[in-house]
Amino acid sequence: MTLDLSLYLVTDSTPAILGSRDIYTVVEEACKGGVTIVQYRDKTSDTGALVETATKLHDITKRYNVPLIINDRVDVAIASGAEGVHLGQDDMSITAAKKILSKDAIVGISASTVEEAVRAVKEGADYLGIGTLFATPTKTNTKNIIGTAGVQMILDSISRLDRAVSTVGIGGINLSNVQRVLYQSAAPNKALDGVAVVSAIMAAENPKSVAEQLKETIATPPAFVTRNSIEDSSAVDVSALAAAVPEVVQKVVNFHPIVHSMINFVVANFVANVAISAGLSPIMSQYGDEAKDLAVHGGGLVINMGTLTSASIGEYLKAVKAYNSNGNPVVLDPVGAGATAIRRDAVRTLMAGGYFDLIKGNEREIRQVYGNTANLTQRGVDSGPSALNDVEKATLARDLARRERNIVLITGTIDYLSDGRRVIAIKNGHELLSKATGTGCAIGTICGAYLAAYRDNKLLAVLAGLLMYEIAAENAAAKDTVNGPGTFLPAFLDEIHFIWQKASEGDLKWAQGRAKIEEVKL
Ligand code: 3NM
Repeated sequence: MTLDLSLYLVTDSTPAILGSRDIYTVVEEACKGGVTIVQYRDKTSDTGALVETATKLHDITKRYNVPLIINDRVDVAIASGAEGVHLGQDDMSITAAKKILSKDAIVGISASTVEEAVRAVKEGADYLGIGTLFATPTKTNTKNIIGTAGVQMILDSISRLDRAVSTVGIGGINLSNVQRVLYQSAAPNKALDGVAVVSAIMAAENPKSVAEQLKETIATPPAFVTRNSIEDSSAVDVSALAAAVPEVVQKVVNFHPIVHSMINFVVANFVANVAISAGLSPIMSQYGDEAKDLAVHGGGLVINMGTLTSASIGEYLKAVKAYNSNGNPVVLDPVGAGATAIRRDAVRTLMAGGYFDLIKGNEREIRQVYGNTANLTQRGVDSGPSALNDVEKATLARDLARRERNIVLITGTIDYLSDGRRVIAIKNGHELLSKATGTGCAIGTICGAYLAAYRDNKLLAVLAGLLMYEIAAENAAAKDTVNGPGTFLPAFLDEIHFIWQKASEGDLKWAQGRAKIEEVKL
């Protein structure tokens, strides 16, 4: 039997999952639905019962040409004629198991760290079960919740070894997140071969139908990849990108995209005015269930957690799900990400719960999102003094974008924008932007709209939105009538409106010679 790990079913006989259903029927239905491998996992039954159940399960899986793997127990695998075993880190070693098993038996092992994974590959494991991806009620005594970032790190490490090994991800995987798991966990030279699920199939009303849907979903790239181009712009000169900006602005203005901002109440009015002045159609809804209706219009979503409440996260996650499944862009603005334990948790929950086409924040916020938190303090929502030099900031932007497979923008006196391949430093803007509230948040909303209306290249979409905004700020600050933040804000709205007017008339000269951008070579 060939080892196809694409849809790996792990059984569970506990009342919470299997309930009163019959394990044989569920496994047979799952095989009909297309699971490619089954693991019998039962931590409580006596040896006699384990062998009896395993033997019956093997009769079923054989009929579908699906290998049966036994969790932990090499003796039960041998007695039942199963095709292999799955070992935990505390079970018999791979070497010992291989001595007892037939030479073509499949030996898999769980790994949650780079060290465990590398050791398992060296010891000759046939496959690794990598997890725990997400917290799951099915197994609460897991060692580590490692997310897609942790899986990616493990895949990257084992891709450098001499011996190739197959891999599945496990923990909290279901129909709604499987595509994102496969996409975001992929390292440059190694992706997961499949996913392992327990409750998604074992607890399903109709296991066959769920297995069929999972199979189909696994074989299809996520909507946010198919609808948003992920074209590699690294071959394009930065000056060519800058030259393309006015045309992008014109396209966006003509498209008049909806931008749905789940934004903090401090700045909602200002940000809505910025959006209208920029030719966008803003809606400031905090109600997650509304996203289903809004997401179909081809607009973007912005999650700005500036005035987080106990109800916010659930609402955000519903909205992100709606936009992700339509392939419409989502921006995360993790305002004050490091300021409180609640916000640090919120960032983790959001990152585990959806795909963000753009993560935009100040240096401290982005460090928090990345997990670069040594000596990181954030007192409030403002950035505070910088602790990183220019190269470190550029590297942070690139590394986070590479890990999340998205776009990252670190705002500051110099902004750093990266798609994980290249980093662009943007020196436009004006210090008056830092003297009023909402000016940073509005960038998230602008970028959400630009990503929605210009799909050819995400890096260029964000660059265009940002440059339009920062050039407008420079124009406003240069006015004789502007003496400080109070006079700056209305002048700024006027200048955004002025650029909108020029762009909608097809006059592209407003940007000529204005972009102060350069590529940072790392
Ligand atoms: N092993 P569900 S997590 C059996 O991390 C198991 O090694 C895990 O269940 C690990 O698909 C897990 O219902 C349970 O979330 C996965």
